[in-house]
Amino acid sequence: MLKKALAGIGAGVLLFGLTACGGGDDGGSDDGLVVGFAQVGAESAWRTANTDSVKAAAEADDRIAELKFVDGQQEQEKQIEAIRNFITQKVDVIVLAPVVETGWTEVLAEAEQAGIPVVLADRGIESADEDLYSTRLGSDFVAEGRSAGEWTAATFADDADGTRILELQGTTGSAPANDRKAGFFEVLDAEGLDYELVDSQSGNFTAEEGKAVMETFIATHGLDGVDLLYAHNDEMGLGAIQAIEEAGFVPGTDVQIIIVDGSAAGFQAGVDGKLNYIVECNPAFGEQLMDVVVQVANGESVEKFTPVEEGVFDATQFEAELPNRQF
Ligand code: GYE
Repeated sequence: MLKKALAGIGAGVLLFGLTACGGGDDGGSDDGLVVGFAQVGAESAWRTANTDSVKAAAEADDRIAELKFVDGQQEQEKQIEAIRNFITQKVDVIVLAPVVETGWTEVLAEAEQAGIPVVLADRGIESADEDLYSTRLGSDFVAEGRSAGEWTAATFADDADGTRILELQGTTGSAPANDRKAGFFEVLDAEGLDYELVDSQSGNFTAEEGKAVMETFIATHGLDGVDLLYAHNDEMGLGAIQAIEEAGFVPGTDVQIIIVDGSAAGFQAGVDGKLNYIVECNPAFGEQLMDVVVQVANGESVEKFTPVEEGVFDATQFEAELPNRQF
């Protein structure tokens, strides 16, 4: 705790403080690592839990002297600015949770030139830039989409007049939006499900935008004859549930609903019968991230991708699982 308090009051004092209290570590330097974390924003319960997990892990880890945290407010420009500031401040490792997949080449090349390794947390970037980061720690979003697709193909296999689907996508151009969509439709096509994608729009991973898009869906297409809403995260699904109720329909019954994340609020909606399937996405990888950060700072070789473990839950499991939810 003393060490962390000292970390806030300047490098010279920090060095003295750590030496004075014998703050050795196995993180590669005597004064511990300074890590810059460019987070996406605070758009969802998942994100807040992820931020808390990373901050708590850094705080508890003697190998980390300081975590410089920047909230990018879901804007790539803000994240790029944060990375440039981290480079100027000569941090030891940069952790980036990239809001979108493209547009990182220039700034990551600047980090490389400055000799600062970059670890991607949570979201990925386009594969052309793979040599510009050390590793990505996060979820397999394609697998999450496939899980949603498998449940859909099984649930609607006997739907004789075809399955009509609405999709609420995450932030346009983000890895989880691209991959959750790709994995989902890959499975529907492979399983030969007779379906129609009635509409698909971004709700930017927020409840507010998810609700607004759902209102537009209902105004444009109605809900009669729509079988399924696939929402790429809890917040958009919960916002859509409100819109569905306000329009006089019964969510989970008139239209079945899938969400991805699995927050307590999402599970509660499931217990209340308002949604039908939850694909888990686990935000609590702070400790794993600190291990990766230290390995990378020490020049150790790490896997290009480290998946976080997660599961799936149907209506028979919602109630039993609700008390276990951590976010
Ligand atoms: O599903 C969503 C958040 O990138 C996995 O971002 C993350 C996603 C998560 O806004 O709730």
